Amino acid sequence: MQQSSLFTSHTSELIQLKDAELEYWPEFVAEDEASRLLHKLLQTVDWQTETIRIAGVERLVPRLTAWYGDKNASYSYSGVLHNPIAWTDELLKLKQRIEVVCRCNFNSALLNLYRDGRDSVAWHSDDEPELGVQPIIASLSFGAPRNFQLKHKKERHLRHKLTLTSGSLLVMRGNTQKCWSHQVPKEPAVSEPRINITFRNIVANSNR
Ligand SMILES: O=C(O)CCC(=O)C(=O)O
Ligand SMILES: [Mn+2]
Repeated sequence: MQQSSLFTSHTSELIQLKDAELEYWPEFVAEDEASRLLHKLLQTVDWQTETIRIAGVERLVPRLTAWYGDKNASYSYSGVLHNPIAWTDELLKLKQRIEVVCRCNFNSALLNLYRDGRDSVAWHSDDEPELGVQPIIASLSFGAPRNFQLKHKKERHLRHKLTLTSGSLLVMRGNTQKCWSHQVPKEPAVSEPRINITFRNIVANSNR
């Protein structure tokens, strides 16, 4: 079947961290397919430049983003309401395949494009009220390997680091968002692009 050649390995490892549930599939998507998807998504996604206001100052977000999903899955963060773009074939197929291994459903996906190592995402957790309690976040990566760092919100000495490689899937569940923050730091030595897709389930629309 075509799907079994696209998704090579369903071998996952559990990452044992206090107050977190993390499962990692290093090769969820085969190398060739990950490379094909990287280039397809680079060309076809409606990449946006976003601004955020920090202490009254407008700044460019250091990456490009796009929001895809079901019609009713609008989502607000940093005071901005995001209306999703309709799923493309590629994104829908990836979503369905991830839903099988996660045994849950997603109605939206946030795509990040890190053009090179100067792009990043700062410390945060995906704990917006729209995601409900104990959200399941499935994070799929294509392109340049990048560091993904976690730190416990209360026990500051608890930290963890992993490299998210092309074709890998990291699923975060349980209290991970409540108890831990994560970031993808800048890595000036990286010259190649990376795309990360976080599949999410919006359970309630907020008026924030
Ligand atoms: O790029 C990544 O691996 C993480 C992205 C992320 O944390 C997010 O979009 O909320
Ligand atoms: Mn995140």
